[in-house]
Amino acid sequence: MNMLVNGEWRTDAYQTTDKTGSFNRQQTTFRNWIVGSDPADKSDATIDNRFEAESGRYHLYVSYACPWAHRTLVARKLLGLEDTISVSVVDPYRGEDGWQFTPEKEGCTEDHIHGADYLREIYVKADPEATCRVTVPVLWDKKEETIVNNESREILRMLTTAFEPYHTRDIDLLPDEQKDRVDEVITEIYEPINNGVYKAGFARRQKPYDKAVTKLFDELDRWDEHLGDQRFLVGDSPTEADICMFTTLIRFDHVYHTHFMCNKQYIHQYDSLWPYLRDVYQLPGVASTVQMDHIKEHYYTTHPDVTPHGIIAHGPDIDFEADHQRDKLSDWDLAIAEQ
Ligand SMILES: N[C@@H](CCC(=O)N[C@@H](CS)C(=O)NCC(=O)O)C(=O)O
Repeated sequence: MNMLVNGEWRTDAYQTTDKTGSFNRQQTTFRNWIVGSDPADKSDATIDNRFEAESGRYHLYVSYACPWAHRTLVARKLLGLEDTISVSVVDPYRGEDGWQFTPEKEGCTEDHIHGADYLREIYVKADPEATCRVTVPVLWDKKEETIVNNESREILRMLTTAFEPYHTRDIDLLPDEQKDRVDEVITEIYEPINNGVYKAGFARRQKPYDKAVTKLFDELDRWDEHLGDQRFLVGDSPTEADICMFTTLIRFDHVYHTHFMCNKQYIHQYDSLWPYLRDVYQLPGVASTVQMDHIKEHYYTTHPDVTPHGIIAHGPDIDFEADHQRDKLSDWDLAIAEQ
């Protein structure tokens, strides 16, 4: 797999699976915090006084395909930070050269800050000796000309807390009295669900696949039951935890089910997870962050060891816009017009 080693691009540098055939996600490297933000539970990031929340100062590099980057796009939309934080979008296909800017392609943009061709150039600008994977999302500081952070959970927390003075929509994704539970739920769903689909899809032996899929569906069953009488994961209104669950669920039926062999059941066959997914999808602005073409192109064409011919699967034919009727569980409503 490709990564930077001492600032040089290498195509042979890291293995995604270990000797047992299990998928191992690498640690994230840029872990600074913007002043005024609230480090997420168990974070080893450090608050750095160099970085203050300001409008127009920070830029997000994302892929619409990536569930981790998608967390930051959903939060930016729901909180109304579009004018505060700008965005560049990479090509959904990630080849030998890593993430690339192809502004001519539908839904993609140029690198608005540096005019770079590849995302790795941004990493090397931040650290000429960088040794790391070149991943999205990236939160870039135009003032200090460096990467603040490239860990989605932490960027999400910064958007919720440090950027609070710039929120233009009346939604609290981290109510004080729910903060501990939100952190617990984000942690609880990470390994079995958010990362679990990757552990199933990238397993190279039967045992790690069996383990990942069993745990994944046990946990989906558990949350399905939980959502039977509660509208969102931690209460009556959406929180950061719902964003973290959403970006995995929205990819599930079109990609993880088939491509990653997470096929015991579709999300649209669950009694509660399916209407819950539509509820979050229909929150104002969220649908505009979902680019299913990018999602499908990325997964089916970028993993030649999983789908060697790069054929993009059709279907399933499901309607995220269908009435969810979850408002019978709580009357929470964000009375703002779709962007
Ligand atoms: N820990 C990171 C993970 C980000 C991540 O793995 N992003 C993937 C895209 S879905 C990526 O950019 N992978 C490129 C690579 O591993 O070389 C986060 O949550 O922000």
